[in-house]
This record gives sequence, structure tokens and C-alpha cells, in this order.
Amino acid sequence: MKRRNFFGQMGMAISGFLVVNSLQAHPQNRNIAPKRLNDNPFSIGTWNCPDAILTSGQLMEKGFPALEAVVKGVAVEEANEENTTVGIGASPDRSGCVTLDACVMNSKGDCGAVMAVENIVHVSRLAQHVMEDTPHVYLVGRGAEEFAYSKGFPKTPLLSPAAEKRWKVWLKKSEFRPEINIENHDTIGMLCLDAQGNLSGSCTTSGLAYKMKGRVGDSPIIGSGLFVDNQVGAATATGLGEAVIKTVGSFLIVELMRNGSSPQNACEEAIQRILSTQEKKPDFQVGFIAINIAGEIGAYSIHQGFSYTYYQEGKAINVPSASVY
Ligand code: SD4
Repeated sequence: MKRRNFFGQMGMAISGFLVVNSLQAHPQNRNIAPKRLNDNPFSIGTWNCPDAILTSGQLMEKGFPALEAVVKGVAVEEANEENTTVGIGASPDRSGCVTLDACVMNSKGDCGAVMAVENIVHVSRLAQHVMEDTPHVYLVGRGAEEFAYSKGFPKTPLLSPAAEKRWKVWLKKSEFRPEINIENHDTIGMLCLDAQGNLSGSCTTSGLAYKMKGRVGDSPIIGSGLFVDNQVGAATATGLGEAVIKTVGSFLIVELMRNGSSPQNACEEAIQRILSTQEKKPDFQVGFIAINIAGEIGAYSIHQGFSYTYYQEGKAINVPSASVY
């Protein structure tokens, strides 16, 4: 065995041990995964996003398809100025400019995404337009913004006074390092399963606070921040996008489910894959959520603090995710 392979496998074995160990350390987190009841609409979103989840669930109860439910659901957070990682009010990049990323994917496997978009609040809806009204999947920057105006989106400055104030405080030290606390990660990834058994998903974010100008993370990248396969299930991610992109996390989870893994095991294996590339305990967070077509869900993260919200019988329920550490 080559030395590099040996250490690679040792690393995987060690991180496998950490996963098992920490699961034993947090057993209360393991039996929480709820399941869709009968054929009722079901939706699940990253972090504590009750209004967004309620919106999506109630729309599906009224007969709206999963795609409309997911886009209208995440729009609640895009319009929420208090959410510092999505839509209006989000933290800017280092130059003080708020740029948004989003993608959508429907039950037919169609997808669309926009990246580094300025002045547009509802970028998930814009991604849907890219999917439905253009021959392309990705539109970025100025091109995406101009496309939005051609579709009637209003021009809206995204930097709120509160976000500008936070940025000015940050500028004093200008220290950039990924943070793992909940405040710095509330990108919304949402997966909806409608009464017809069709799945759709969306992921929308401003990315990491004070990122380099032009930086794009995993959230709008199909297969990394989101993947949907109506025959199998869907997954979405939050956290340090660079780590998710390197392991194509959401696609990996769907492929693991295709090969028989439960959503929970698939999320755990995707986190394990990230850990296997790390020499020491990572100082960044990644969290995944997943759903299969039977309506079973899974969630897993590197560090404690990640949570997810799901819709069931008219309620949005927030649950802490199991984690490695
Ligand atoms: C990114 N994954 O741009 C996003 C950040 C995130 O909550 O999830 N924040 O890397």
C-alpha cells in the first residue's frame, strides 16, 4: 500500500471512529428523524426557519406543486431582513457589496441557478426563471441581474443599515476566517415533497460573510448545495461551501440513497467524506439534510449547533441535528 493511501485510510478509520464515538456521545440526537405521514405534503429546511417551512407546507396542502412551494417558502427568508445570510439584510462581501447565490431543481431533473447577483431579493425565483425561460443552467453577476430586470424583478439595494454597521465593525480588523456558530450560517436549503410524490428543492444564500469579491460557494452549484432526483430523493447543504464543493456533497448523498442508504446514513457518510480530507478537527461547520421518496429524512453536521425544521400536520418543528462533535 502506498504511504499516502495508508495514511488516507488511517485518517478515514480515525474519523470513522470519531463519528461513531460522537454518536455515542450524543445519543439523544439519533432517534429524532421524523417521517412523512401517509401521502401528506412534507418539507424540510436547514436551520430554524418556521415561517418559510409553514409557507411551503401550507401551499402544498392547498395543492401547489413542490417547486412553487419551495420557491415561495425560501422567499420568506429572502425577504427577512433579520436573516443575515439570505436575501435583503444579508452580510456583504469585503468590499461592502451584498451578492446572492441561489439554485432550484425540480422533479424532472431540470435546474437553474444564479450567482453573485446584486440588487435582486428573490434570487431563488430568478433561478427558476433561468431554469424555465433560458436554455442555460447558470447565469452569473451582471448578466443574471439584467436577466432579472427583463423578467420584471425590481432593483432593490440589499445592504441594510444593520448589515452595513456590522461590516464597518468587521473592517476594523478585517479578519477573515470561517466561523462555525449559528449566527454565521443560516443559508436556507429546502426540500419539498408534494402530495403527488414529486420532489423539488432550492438553496439560497449570500454566502460567507465578508467573502472575497466574486467568491461563490456551494449553494448555487447543482450537486453541491442541492441535488434532487425524483426516483430517489434529495439533499441540500449549509456551511463552508468550499468543503461541500470538494466532495460534491448533495449529489453524493442522493447517490448513496440510490444505493440503499437511508437519508440519515447518507448524510453521515457525506460528512465523513469531508472529515476524511482533514488532518485535524475542522474549525468549520457543514450540515446536510436529506429526504427520500418514502418521506424519510436525515440530517447530520460536523459540529453541534446545526438544526433543521420540518413541516408536519400544519406545524413547523425545529430539531437539533446529530453531529460528529
Ligand atoms: C456558502 N454554504 O456560500 C454557503 C454558506 C452557508 O449558512 O451555508 N451559510 O459557502
